[in-house]
Amino acid sequence: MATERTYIMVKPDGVARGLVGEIIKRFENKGFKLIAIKMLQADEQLITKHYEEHIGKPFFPKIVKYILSGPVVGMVWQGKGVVAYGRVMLGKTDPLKSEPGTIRGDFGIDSGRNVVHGSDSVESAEREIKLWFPEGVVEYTRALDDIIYE
Ligand code: IDP
Repeated sequence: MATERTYIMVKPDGVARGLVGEIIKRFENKGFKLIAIKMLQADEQLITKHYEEHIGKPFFPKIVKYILSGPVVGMVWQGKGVVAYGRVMLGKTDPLKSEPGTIRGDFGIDSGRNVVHGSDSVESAEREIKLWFPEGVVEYTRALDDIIYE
């Protein structure tokens, strides 16, 4: 079964611009299954853990300030290949290097305002899901899966 999961987060600029529904729509239309969603105001400890691989890099203080600038919407999406394909749907880190048709390609300009986050590997997805959803996700059967999957 399609048990792979990824952590997708609409960043504060995406929330402020009213892009939450647009981003959800793209993942739903593709056929991925939403198994957790919440809006929250992150704190510095959470965002530092989330971006721990970037601690010490020149842009690190800027990302922390960016993510703390307003509420985010965190989601867990499930499906076959959802981690890698989620990254395709997001586009590149730099929106100006992202293809039209991707979220960052369609809605962003600067890397420091790139609208959305998506896990870059199955391992980081599992780490990020635990971090952002310590309460767990919702397990449910979706009849649609019998139509979407071969
Ligand atoms: P990703 O989000 O595409 O996986 P990462 O390299 O993990 O990219 O960087 C995390 C976030 O930090 C990016 O999404 C972006 O918002 C920000 N960022 C990365 N590189 C730069 C930069 O060179 N300038 C400004 N912000 C950056």
